[in-house]
Amino acid sequence: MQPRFLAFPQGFWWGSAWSAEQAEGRGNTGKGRTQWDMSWDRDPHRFYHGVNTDITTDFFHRYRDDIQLMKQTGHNSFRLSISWARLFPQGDGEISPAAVAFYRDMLQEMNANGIKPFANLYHFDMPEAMMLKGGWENREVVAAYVNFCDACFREFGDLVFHWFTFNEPLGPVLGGYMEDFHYPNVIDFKRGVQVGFHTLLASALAIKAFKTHQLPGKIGIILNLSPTYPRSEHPADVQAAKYADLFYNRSFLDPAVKGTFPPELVDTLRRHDLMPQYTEQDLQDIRDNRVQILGLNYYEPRRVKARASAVNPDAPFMPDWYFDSYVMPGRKFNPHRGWEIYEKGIYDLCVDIRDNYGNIEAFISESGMGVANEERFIREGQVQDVYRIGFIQNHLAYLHQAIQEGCNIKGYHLWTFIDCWSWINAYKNRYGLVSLDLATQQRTVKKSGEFYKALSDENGFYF
Ligand code: BGP
Repeated sequence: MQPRFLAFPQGFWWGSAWSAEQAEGRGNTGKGRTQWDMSWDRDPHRFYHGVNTDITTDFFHRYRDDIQLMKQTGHNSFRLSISWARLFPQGDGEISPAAVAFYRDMLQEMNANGIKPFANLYHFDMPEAMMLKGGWENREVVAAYVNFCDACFREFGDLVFHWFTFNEPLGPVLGGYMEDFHYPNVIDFKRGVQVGFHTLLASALAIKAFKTHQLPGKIGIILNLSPTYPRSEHPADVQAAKYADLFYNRSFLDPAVKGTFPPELVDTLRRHDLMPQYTEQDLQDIRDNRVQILGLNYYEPRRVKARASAVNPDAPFMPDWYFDSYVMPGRKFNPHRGWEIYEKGIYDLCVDIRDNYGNIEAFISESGMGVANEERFIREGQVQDVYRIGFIQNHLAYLHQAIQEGCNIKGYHLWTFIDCWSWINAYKNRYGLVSLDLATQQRTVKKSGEFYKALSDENGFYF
């Protein structure tokens, strides 16, 4: 078949994403410690090759040159996060003027180079002082977070027009209270439910604060959503998929976009005595302060089947009481990260948002492929990551189809720009359009970075 040109809508946002903790390094503004410093002190052996977040990709010192590299790799937009612990080293109290100056200068530089900064306000990086109070389990921390957001709107509202309250609010619940990969590393779903509720409330209250500033921009949330597929059409498998979808997708999507929680979720939580503490006013705030834009992080689908074994009624409740995960035979698979690669999932996700969430304005805020030992693919000094180009093209072809069919998708941001630090995996898997030599901090554009530039310049590609 002749390749055809897949053109994207005019003004499509081409870019990439990362977060403060994963890319900035400590810098010299007197940044406060975060939950990652706490993890490092307690469990250094968990961090791949003993690399913590002290330096990472050192964006703090290199942002001027790196913004030029953004241009070179076709960015017209870029998502970063503002570090709460940098702005408020104690989580609340005095704001750091040096931190404000750093972010203002960096955001100005981005705008001056034609790159729209998208600012996310929380990316798994709780200040230590707040974590010591219980983190998202504690309602007081919600107020401190809203105070931080309010300061960001005040200090940077003239430089940022796309705001996000959270990246993947499911992350702290899963990592911190279910699967043992984020601080505080406890297994207690009831506490996790409270964390989930407080982050949703915090998001709504941040949106409420945003509105009082009457800024020209928009505010939303970034969710990691995995279209969920049953093993078969058997009713038990279908029911299992419904539960998984409810816990992992709709639990955050519904309150964020519709302002209400799915009744089946509430029933299930009640049945297991897992309801969080809340007030009627909280529910009202969540109803009144819905997101205006949605970021969709899509990495892999979720495949499930009916549970094979009986649950142990004495064990503490976990959502997987209702389903087992299912490994589809013959699936495409990234062995480095252990994630299935299923490109059509991006289409199914967008169609779901179109049909069930009012076709709210959205964009792909993360999609990407982490590969270990990429130096294997260096030829003439450049990583020849043709697999990443294929990964991007295959996803974009489905995204293009979704847009053709009326999905309100405004952009695509790859994870990530320059190779950056991963939660615990550190620099094991590389995701960037630009490679990083950790020893020298030298950056080199990969083959995919060149492809990305052409893609953005032409606003499409032959497929
Ligand atoms: C997302 C996070 C990112 C990033 C990415 C890749 O869930 O928002 O911060 O890390 O996943 O995953 P990982 O770094 O675990 O390989």
